[in-house]
Amino acid sequence: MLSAPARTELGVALLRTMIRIRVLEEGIEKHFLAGDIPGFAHLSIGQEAVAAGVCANLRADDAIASTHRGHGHTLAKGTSMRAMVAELFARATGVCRGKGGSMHIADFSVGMLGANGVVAGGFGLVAGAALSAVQRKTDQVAVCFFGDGATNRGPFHENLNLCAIWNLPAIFVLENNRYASTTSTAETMKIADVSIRAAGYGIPATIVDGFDAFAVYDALAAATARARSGGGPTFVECKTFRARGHYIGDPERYRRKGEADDVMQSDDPIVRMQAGLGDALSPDAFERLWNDARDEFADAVAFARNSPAPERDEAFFGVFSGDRDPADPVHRIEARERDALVPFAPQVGSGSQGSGH
Ligand SMILES: Cc1ncc(C[n+]2csc(CCOP(=O)(O)OP(=O)(O)O)c2C)c(N)n1
Repeated sequence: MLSAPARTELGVALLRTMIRIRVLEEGIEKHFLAGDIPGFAHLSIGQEAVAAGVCANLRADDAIASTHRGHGHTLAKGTSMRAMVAELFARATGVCRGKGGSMHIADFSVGMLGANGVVAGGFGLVAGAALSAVQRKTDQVAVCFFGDGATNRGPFHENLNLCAIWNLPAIFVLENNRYASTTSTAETMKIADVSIRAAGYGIPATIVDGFDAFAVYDALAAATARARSGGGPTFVECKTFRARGHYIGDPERYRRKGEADDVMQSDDPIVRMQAGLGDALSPDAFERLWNDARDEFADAVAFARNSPAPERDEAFFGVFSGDRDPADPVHRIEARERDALVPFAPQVGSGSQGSGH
């Protein structure tokens, strides 16, 4: 049990992370609409308490796998704002050298195994990381973030079963934000609490208020302690909400106008934490957290703007494990040789046996 001052310190740290995520997400929205960010971007405004509360329990060598809505998880796990924003701007200085973008950011240096454009794509990565931790006899844990929609897919069921029977140090963090794309959970499931699915695999589950970063933190503290001591997997369902559309630009025809405003009015996780800290956090200190985050984001945007786009050869790097860095002179010679090759072109009317596929 933490002392009152330590609890306050933790609350401020969680608040700082949530504010950094909020500033990042609002900044992404602005820069996406201005055309600075290519591709798609899915925001997690409203869900910040989950990323903050989970990652505050993790070590740099613990693993996470994220979703298409993963900016907050990545930042909370420790990726720098500069490397994050440069990646979103598709610059060579980005955490994936500008090739991952919003939906495919990975940062192995902080144990972030990847955001995932494939819904439910993270389960196998987490089961693998957790199995690897057991085999190497470390006390690392692996956390899978996923949405309610992902639990309707096969990889969820297969990997929960494997993690359960092998007693792996995996933690399943469901961000139940009430929607999967344009469908509400109520339309796609006959259950109110998705976490009851964990019981089918013998995995204990808890349900927490996903707007309350302390509640998420406490649930993860128990789950990580259990996993590190060989107790096996835990499932944590965080009841949360996404305050924006499924993606930036979503016309949101599938929900009542004003629904998001109503939820944020009563449950904004940042406001809730500030209120929870009461007099322990002065209005000035609260304002400073926002200003620091805005300065950090502005610095990251300037860094991204001043960074080059990836070079053409970069497209061939990282395709296979053990690839050489394009900055490596040997690789450059190989690339020139490859470019000198005559491209393959089918010989029309050359008498070959059929066209095939
Ligand atoms: C395998 C697969 N099927 C469908 C899609 C299209 N798709 C992208 S996001 C999404 C909804 C995911 O919902 P959920 O898992 O609840 O996450 P949330 O968007 O709510 O964070 C769908 C169906 C996809 N990306 N991958």
